[in-house]
Amino acid sequence: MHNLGQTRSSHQRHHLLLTPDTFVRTTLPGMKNASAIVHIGPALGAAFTEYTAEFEPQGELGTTVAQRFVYVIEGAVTLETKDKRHDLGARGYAYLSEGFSHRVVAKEKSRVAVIEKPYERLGKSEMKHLLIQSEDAVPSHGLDGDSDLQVKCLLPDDPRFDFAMNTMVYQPGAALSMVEMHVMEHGLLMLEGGGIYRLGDSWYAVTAGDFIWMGPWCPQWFGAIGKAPAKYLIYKDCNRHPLAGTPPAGTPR
Ligand code: UGY
Ligand code: MN
Repeated sequence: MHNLGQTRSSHQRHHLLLTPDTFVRTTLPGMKNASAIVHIGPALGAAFTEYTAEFEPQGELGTTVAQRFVYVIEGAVTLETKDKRHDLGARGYAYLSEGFSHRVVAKEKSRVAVIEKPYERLGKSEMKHLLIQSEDAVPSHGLDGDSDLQVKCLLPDDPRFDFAMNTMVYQPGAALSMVEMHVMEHGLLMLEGGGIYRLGDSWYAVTAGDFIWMGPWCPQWFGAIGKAPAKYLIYKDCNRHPLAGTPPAGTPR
């Protein structure tokens, strides 16, 4: 049945909901046997880009000059660095600081969430880091003491990191305890289940496979609905002064 131009996707000034029926695949420089669904990037005002890479067996990501975070949604990939090969299965992830030479090659048909962000340096501190981990090995904690809403912080609590990647799992009926409005922006991939997301002044039904971008101060709230838990992977910038990266007053833009 034709959808007669209907979709849950919505493009607003301070938020974006993208549902799989509106995904358009493209290829990014250097990608082999793979395609990218670009969810968000600087073209809409975000300070990062997030895409889902879909690989055929032996498919490969291109290179990046930015920091890169990869999270295996489905399948298995090998992360090759100068002297080692690391296998990442479903829920495996890696962080590579800028300039860390590597290859990401699929061992089988796979889907991987990729986040790339130009690094915002903190003073004179150096940022050379490689982290390889499985989400399964990361401890979780209840958000604000709510044991029905479990958060895993996938990156270290270290001020040199300028973004955080978390997973959040809501038991059916669990919800954020407040409408959040904050300077940080989010990129969010619904991995399991679903519910209602408030974004700005709209309430959206969301489900596994959807992507959401929330710009700075976008009012946001989520409540999980259904018989199974809802889970998402969420990007959030952190650890930087709000004026960082702003040219001094009087500088022509
Ligand atoms: O970390 C966060 O800001 C998170 N609680 N936001 C969200 O889930 N929309
Ligand atoms: Mn938030």
